[in-house]
Amino acid sequence: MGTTSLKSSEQTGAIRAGKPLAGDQIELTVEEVLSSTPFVDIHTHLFSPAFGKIGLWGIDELLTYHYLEAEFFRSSDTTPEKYWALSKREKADAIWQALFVENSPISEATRGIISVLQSFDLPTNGSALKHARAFFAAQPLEPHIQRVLQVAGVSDVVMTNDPIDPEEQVAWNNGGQKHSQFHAVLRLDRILWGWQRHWQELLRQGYAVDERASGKSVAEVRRFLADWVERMRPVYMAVSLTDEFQFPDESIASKILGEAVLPSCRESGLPMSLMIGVRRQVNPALRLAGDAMGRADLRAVEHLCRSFPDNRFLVSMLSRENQHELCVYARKFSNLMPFGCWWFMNNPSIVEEITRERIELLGTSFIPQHSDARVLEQLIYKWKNTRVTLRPILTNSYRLLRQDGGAVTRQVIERDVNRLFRGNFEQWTGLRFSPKAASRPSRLSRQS
Ligand code: RAT
Ligand code: ZN
Repeated sequence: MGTTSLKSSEQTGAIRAGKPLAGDQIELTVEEVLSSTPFVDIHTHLFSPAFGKIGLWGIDELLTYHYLEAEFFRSSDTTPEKYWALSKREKADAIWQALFVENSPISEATRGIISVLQSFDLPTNGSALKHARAFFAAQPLEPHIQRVLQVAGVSDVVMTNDPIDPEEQVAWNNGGQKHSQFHAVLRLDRILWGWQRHWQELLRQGYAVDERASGKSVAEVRRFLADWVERMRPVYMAVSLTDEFQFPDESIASKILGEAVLPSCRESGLPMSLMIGVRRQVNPALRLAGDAMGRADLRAVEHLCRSFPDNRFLVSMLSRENQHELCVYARKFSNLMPFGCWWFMNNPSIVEEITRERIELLGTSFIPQHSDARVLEQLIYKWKNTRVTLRPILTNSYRLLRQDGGAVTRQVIERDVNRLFRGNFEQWTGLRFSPKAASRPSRLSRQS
């Protein structure tokens, strides 16, 4: 993590002593606290080394991130058909040429690549790709992971684990993963909204379910969830939902969510994460890059929070138009935790707007960001950008508080940053994450 040199020893004394900070000391202290607090990254698509090849890292994976693929088709004549026929390395070459050589990398996702190269002291000019490939090829994975986490200022990474993904099952069936800094999440997309295509996989795993989720299917889904909770030890269950998501309705998803998933969450003391607003495959030719977004009806969240008061919900919305409503619902329901600026929201101008709004409406009772990293080194630029964006926002909040007559000390700032980027998630999951990540997280005695 970066450190910040203090302006003078006098200033250092005041900041350290826990005395109220002067107006001009606030920004420096916020910056210091943000850079020295290890964050818990509550949603990524990263995998610990136990999962082998599905854990992505290195320059070719960074360049073929689907956020960059979407941008590539805007700056190249290559058709999606031609692009998908290329090897990974050829795809990376094409993206580098189009987005970094022929154009300036000033979008959020392209800047991220430059930032990652720079953090490893690698060249960022035309010849960068050759040097980067040599550099990453020489890195042994586990020390490289430790270095990335350290540079990113992240102590813990939460994965996304699909219990019916054949590639993941290899690892889970071989004793699972025990990495102290990677934590599992039981992701239920294929079961909740993909039941028609995937119910037979549950059957194959030994659970007596049927196509219409009738009869004892619900009880069997609960048994399936209990077994996977035992195997994965997840920190929460999760699903992403379309902009058309309604609850309750007549769908199988609604039935399984209400009758199987939420009762299982209560039983195992796990929160449920809902990521709402995706419009899947508006352009299927772009594959993973082909999803878009739409404004959702938050009355579904209202129904869930009211009907299931003993469940805790983590909620992220994909549409900018839903962000204000989400804050308002969080004021109504204390079992609702807004989190992150997800996917198309993760751009500094929008993160800034959303975070200011959340602070004004919710104080520090939300989780500002998650990385959604798919490639290990993305942690570096995504968390760097979060810290850069948060600095003026928090500084402004403390300046306003000071103007209103409140005392702002370093301890206050530390407490707040810790709550935003660690404590709220710990409270929701009932887990204590060690900042040094020396051991697996321990369960707190409180289980609400
Ligand atoms: O942000 C992304 O990478 C998306 O493709 C999705 O994976 C999304 O984050 C999700 O978790 O569904
Ligand atoms: Zn995601």
